Amino acid sequence: MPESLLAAEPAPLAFHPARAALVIIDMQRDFLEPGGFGETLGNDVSLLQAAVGPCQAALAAARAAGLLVIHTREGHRPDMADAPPAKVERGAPTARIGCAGPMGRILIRGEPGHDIIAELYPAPGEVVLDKPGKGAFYQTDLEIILKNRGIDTLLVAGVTTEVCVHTTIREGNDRGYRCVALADCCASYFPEFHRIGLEMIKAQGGIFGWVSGSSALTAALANKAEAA
Ligand code: TIU
Repeated sequence: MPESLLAAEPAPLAFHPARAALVIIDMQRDFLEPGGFGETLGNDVSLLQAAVGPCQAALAAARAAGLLVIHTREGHRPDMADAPPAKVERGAPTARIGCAGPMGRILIRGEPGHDIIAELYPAPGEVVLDKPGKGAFYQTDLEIILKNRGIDTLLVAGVTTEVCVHTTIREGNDRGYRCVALADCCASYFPEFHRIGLEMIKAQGGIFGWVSGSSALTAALANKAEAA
């Protein structure tokens, strides 16, 4: 496949689809549905719904173009051996990580709430990456997976913009990857943090990377020009 040109800010980005991965961050029931981790933190989880449709569009375009697709999930082992006390010991004692909720134990691997939402469910063969922290590189095998596939560009979607998406883009940027936040495919419980989070990525000539969107990605993968 020839090089594609992605409409983006602060500047268009040329990328090779065979060396790009779509990384969908933590589109889990625990963050998007009532009764999960996001709600126990005091958030209005309905705010994250805006990212679902655009993520579906980006995922369909990535699948059609044969891109590597990686789905991440934040969560911990059932025995919580990988859950730092400093992370667990926050919030109401009855609604913390590991506590029982309507979707099972909060933020624990294997529980219904930890699973990815039905609309974006991974297809067979797609990478599903469990991570204990906010960044997708921390204590995971993401880097070796990317290296083995010759990936140099990360197209990042998911939730939340200023937490796990931002941390992953910062980690990826420091490791030498071209990181692109797909703006409409990301969302936050704080619309202001979403907006400012994206501004921070593309400021200073793209200090952490680029900002684009689902329709620009779809156009780029179809080798059509489109404004970001
Ligand atoms: N996935 C992710 O962003 N984890 C969070 O805890 N985000 C919040 O915004 N709380």
